[in-house]
Amino acid sequence: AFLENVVTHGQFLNGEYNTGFIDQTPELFVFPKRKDRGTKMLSFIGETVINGYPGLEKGEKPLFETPILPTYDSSAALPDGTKQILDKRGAEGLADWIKAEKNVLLTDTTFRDAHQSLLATRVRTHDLKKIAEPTAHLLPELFSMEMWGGATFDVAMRFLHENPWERLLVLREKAPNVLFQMLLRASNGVGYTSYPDNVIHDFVQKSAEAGIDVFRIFDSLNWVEAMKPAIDAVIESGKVAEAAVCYTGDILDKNKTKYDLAYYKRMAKELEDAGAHILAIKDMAGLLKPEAAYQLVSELKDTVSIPIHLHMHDTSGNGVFSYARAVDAGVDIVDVAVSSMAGLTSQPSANSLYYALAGKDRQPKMNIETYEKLDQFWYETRKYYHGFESGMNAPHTEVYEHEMPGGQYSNLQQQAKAVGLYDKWNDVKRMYRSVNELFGDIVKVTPSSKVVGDMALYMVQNDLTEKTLFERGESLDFPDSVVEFFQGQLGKPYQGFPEKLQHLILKGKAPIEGRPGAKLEPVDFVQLSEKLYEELGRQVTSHDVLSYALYPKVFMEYEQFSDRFGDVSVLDTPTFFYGLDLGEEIEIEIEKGKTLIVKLISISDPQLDGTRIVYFELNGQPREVNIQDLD
Ligand code: 3PY
Ligand code: ZN
Repeated sequence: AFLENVVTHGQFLNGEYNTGFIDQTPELFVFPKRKDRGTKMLSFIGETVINGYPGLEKGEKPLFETPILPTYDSSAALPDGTKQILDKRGAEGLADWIKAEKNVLLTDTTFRDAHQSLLATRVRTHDLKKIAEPTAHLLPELFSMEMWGGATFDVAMRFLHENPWERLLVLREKAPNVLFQMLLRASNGVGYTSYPDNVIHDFVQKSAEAGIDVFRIFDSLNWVEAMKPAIDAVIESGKVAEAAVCYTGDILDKNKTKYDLAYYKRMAKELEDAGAHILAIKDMAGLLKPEAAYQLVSELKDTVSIPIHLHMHDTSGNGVFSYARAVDAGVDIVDVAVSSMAGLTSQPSANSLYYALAGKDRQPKMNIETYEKLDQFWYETRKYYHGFESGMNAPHTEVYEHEMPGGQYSNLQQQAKAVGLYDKWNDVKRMYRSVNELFGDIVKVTPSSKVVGDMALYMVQNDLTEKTLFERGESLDFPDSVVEFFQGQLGKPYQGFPEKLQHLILKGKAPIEGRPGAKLEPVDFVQLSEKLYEELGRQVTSHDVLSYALYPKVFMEYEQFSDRFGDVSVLDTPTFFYGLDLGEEIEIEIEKGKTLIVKLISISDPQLDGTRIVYFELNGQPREVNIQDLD
């Protein structure tokens, strides 16, 4: 019942349209009036030249080598892959196929978790688009490409000023043979808070229609109840429900009894009973030591009959070793990234795993030469994003102590910096661990990990210890995320909340009972699309409506930005982040066959009103824009 545009219209995507489609859906063919895209583009480049890109040091535009695209026979037909297996045999047929494969299968996370964990999720569609088709040609034996979800949705709109749905549609077109996988935070969708059940339901439906095949669903507190609506929605869509057990603690440590083997086995069985087609072990921090990997996978193999997919981060440096032991124990699929985007807080390297399993009968079937070629492309491309690197440059075994997820480490570091605690980073890490204990030892993954991080910063900032926390607690104003957590807005931790602390934090407020998503008022999508139509003054798509339902403020800011600067996703990445050097000329393909040639000529001194005039040539004609110098 949404207002749609053509390419996202369900009927269109399902091929259920005929010549009457145009007559029956006239609203789809109302197009916005043409805007002056050249001027908008110059304004954006001018802004970047004068004020830099937020979060990056302003300075000279670095010199970059152009990443070399791997060669392949592009006239040859694209080899069939797992996507064709799913399309032919359905989700259960795919699960049977996985189980019959002898060699361990690979999911490549380069397009999602790898850059989320190494480069603050900043890799742009512009670069992904270039390498998607070569990847599809060269790695048809992949089980899947993880390329959506997690933080990518938010960051695409908020920082990259691009539409996450377009990323999905474009990549799907370029790689139609390999399964596309996304990370879904159950009732938290691709956000940080609980959403009404109907938002999650429709988000899954539309994501499936737009090209997602495998949904990895997890709950940040391992609360199976909260995962069921998402699992049901995926099953209803005909796609693959991969339900995750998040791994925390250490099953080898006999002093840690809360999350023991029995706990994981129970949860795995519950997920299988809930209808999951695949079980994921999601080790978001990289805590699964090699022997633990062997034991856990062996036990889970005996517990469930669905395939098992292991996800790890390589923070400790032990990732490949753990994978090798998981392979010995019969794991079906593991998550890896192309080498130059692997290791440390990212996934273990595909290339390393290949060599580590040489001589073993389950060595992954992969063309290592091909992987090395993709590696070269990513090696250069990663340099564009240098300003977002975390600074971690060696294995970090402290992770076994603080248990911080790979994707959180650099984020929390930035948060600490922002509140002036950068020099107390070691205290923050220690406090993260203490807060986890105070909270009763919880699963820490987005968004529960953010609550622990917020509390740790708060404690260090206010010089609090566990003792003084309880002494001074009555007069303290705790961070919103912490209060909401103890109210039960993210659900229920295993074995409940520590009551004394909950009382202290809620100060008389009553915690909510039951599952938050079921309590929240359903979103009226028809009303919402009408409201957006009014506010934006244009036809809105079901994708717009869902983006708004998940991220109202971020979506509206993205819209305002697009209104002002147009579609900046067409810019090459160095120009997007660093603008142009004086005298530099670039070509920008704003649509197929339509190119702008832009050259930066000069920049005036600041005028009385604080603006500078930036002089360009646009397709050979002099043009200028006025930019406020914010320095
Ligand atoms: C996310 O939720 O974005 C994660 O990657 C969690 O591990
Ligand atoms: Zn991860």
